[in-house]
Formats: sequence, structure tokens, C-alpha cells
Amino acid sequence: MHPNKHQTTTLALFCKVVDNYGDIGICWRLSRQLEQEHGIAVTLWVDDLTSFQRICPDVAIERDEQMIAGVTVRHWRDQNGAFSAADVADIVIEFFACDIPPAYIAAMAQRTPRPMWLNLEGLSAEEWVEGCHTLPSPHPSMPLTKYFFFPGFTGKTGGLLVESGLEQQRRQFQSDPAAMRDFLAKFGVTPAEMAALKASLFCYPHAPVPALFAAWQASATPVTCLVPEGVAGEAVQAFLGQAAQAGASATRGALTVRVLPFIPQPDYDKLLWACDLNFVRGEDSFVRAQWAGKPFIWHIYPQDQDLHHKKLNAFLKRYAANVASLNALTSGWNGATTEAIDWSAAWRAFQADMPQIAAMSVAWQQQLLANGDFTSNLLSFVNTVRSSAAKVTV
Ligand code: TRH
Repeated sequence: MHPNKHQTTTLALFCKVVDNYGDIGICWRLSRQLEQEHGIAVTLWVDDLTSFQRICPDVAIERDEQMIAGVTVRHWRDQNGAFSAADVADIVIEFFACDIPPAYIAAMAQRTPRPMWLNLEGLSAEEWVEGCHTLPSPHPSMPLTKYFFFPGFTGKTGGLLVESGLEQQRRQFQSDPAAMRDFLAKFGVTPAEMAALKASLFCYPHAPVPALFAAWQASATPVTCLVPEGVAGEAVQAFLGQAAQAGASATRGALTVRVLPFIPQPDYDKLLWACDLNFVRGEDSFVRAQWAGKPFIWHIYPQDQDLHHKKLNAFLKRYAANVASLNALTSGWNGATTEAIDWSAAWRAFQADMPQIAAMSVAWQQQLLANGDFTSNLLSFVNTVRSSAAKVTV
């Protein structure tokens, strides 16, 4: 529990795992931060404990209710639960418009005072986000209002998830070569592999990994690619000539590929800090790569009709408008360009720009931090709505 506060505010966060690990990854970070930094009693309702366990090995998948890191975790099995007004939290959050159980919504309408109800949206750098952030949506039949809350890259959005001690932890880790060495050695990374340019690889299965591997193999300087088990399985297996299981590794030309276990979330953050370059995807690892302060290449979650290309370009425009090599490699990685790519040339150009990109990321972080952190912004918004509702009642 937060040392200075009584847990007077309660919050229920409903998380439906659509696929992969980002939904629960984000909800889990948010839950922990609400509890640890704001003293809020959080209940995290999650429908898929197996995915949760992969990023948080403390999760017992057979349990209906458990307490992990001060957060009550409830297995959200179905929509049939029975709830009364007393079961409803002060703040109710649904993640990515997941449908919370009808009986819970009915109980929300019966509770006095009404809970603050928020829908947390996905991250996008597109401009329309600013216009939709914090918009109210009255329930069609019940006396309830839901508010949309968006993460984002500007001061007119909710900002990004970032824990208050994160920057200091990262700096401490990155300034301690022995800690970084021990961390990587735990996963079997050898001293020679550590001495090379280290790149972590997390992407969707359709990424052009074979083309990148070929460019790295032909690289003038050695590259170590660290890939968690289950990521880019086919391409990694083809490179290794054996099953892509944790511990497997092979070297061809300048490239060594090593398979790591799929690691707990805090270790994944450290992996990003320990590498020189990170390939990340989706939303949560994408944000963490920005806090790592290292060059990164984003593999965006694919959407129908290539809608994600717009989203990708909106981000690149804000983040890297002036760095041609970063734009080129990212566009190629995401299949967002019609031009044929010479991967070796694209890699060489990007590698030459890496010091400049790393320096640029410091200013980028400052810009993001100026927007405040997502969790505090969310709670300030809750307070603002509550105090204006109180004024109306008076
Ligand atoms: O897993 P993702 O692709 O997740 C999501 C979901 O697909 C979601 O439905 C979609 O809306 C969203 O992307 C855009 O990628 P993401 O968001 O990076 O989440 C991965 C999480 O897994 C993140 O919290 C880091 C964690 N992780 C580990 O804990 N250990 C690991 O070894 C790795 C590779 C990741």
C-alpha cells in the first residue's frame, strides 16, 4: 500500500484481452501505478489469466480472486455476474470499450454517489484524438455518463503511462555496466554477444524479419539480436536451423540471433534499457521504447484497409520528421511504402544516424514528460468532473 495514504478511493478496471499482451500489459501497469503512487484500492478484472501470467508469473490462473502487488485481481469469467450498488467502485474504467457486465452497469446506476465511468482508448498520434479526449457519452437509458479518455503525445491528451521513479531506475541501470552484464548473462547472452550492437526484437509475424537478418548478416559490424521466445518464430527458426526455443542461438556472418525466454514485464523494460536498438510493437512496448531513450523501430498493430499506415505516419511526423533513415526503415518494416527497399543500404543509413536518433530521444522524452503522466492526468480529470458535479448538486 502507498505509505502515506489510506485507501479511501476504490477503482475497478475491466480488461478484455483481445489478443496478445498489450491489453493486459497496459492495464497491469496502470493498476500498479494507481495503487503504488496514488494509494487507490484497485480491482483489476481480467478475462484471460493465461496471457496475464506470461507477463506476470505471480498470476495463478486457476484463482477467481488474488492479490498481486497490492492489486486485487479478479477473473472476469463472463457477463453473468450479479452485482449490487455496494459492489461498485468509486471509479470504473473499461479498457478499449470492452463491455462490462450488464448487472454491474445497472448497479452503477443505483449507487450514490454515482461512480465516475471512463473508457480508456488506444494510443494514436493523430490529431482527432485531441477533439475526442474527455468527451462525455450519456448512457441511452440510465442516469450514467461515460467519459472517453485517450493517451497521447500532446498536452491536449492524457499523456503516456510513466511511473514516477522510472527515469531514475533506468539511468541507474544504464550507468551500471555490471548490472547490465548480469542481467543479460541471466539469459545466456555471452560477453562477445554483449560487445556487439544489441538489438531486441518484438514484432508481429508479418514483419520482414528475413530481409533484416540478411542485412545484419552482411553488416560491417557485429549485431546481436535478442528475441523473446514466440516472436517471429518462423524467421528465427529458419535462421537458427533449429527450434526457436529459449536458449537457442546461432551466428551467421555478422549476426548472432539468440532466443530469450518470454520475460516478466519489469525485465522486458530492462531489456529495452540494455539494448542499443529496440524493435517494438503494438502499444505498450512502443511506449516503453520511448522511455528507454534508445533508438527504436515500431511495428504497428495492423488494421483493415491499412488504416494503421495513417497512424504510423502521424507518429513519424511528430517523432522523426527530419530523420530520413528512421522514416525509411520504419516504413519498410511496416510495409508502408511502395518503393523497393535495399535493406542493407537502409540499415547502414540508419546505423550511421543512431547516435543522432539517441540524442533526439532525450528531447522527445522531455516533450512527453511535459504532458504529465497518464495516471495522474486521469485522476485529475476525475476530480475535475466530480467537483463540477458537486457544484451542480449544491
Ligand atoms: O502484445 P501486443 O501486440 O499487444 C497489443 C494487443 O495486440 C492489443 O490488442 C492491441 O490493441 C495493441 O497491441 C495495440 O504489443 P504491446 O502493446 O507491446 O504489449 C506487449 C506487452 O508484453 C508489453 O506489456 C510488454 C510485455 N512483454 C513482456 O512482459 N515480456 C516479453 O518478453 C515481451 C516480448 C513483452
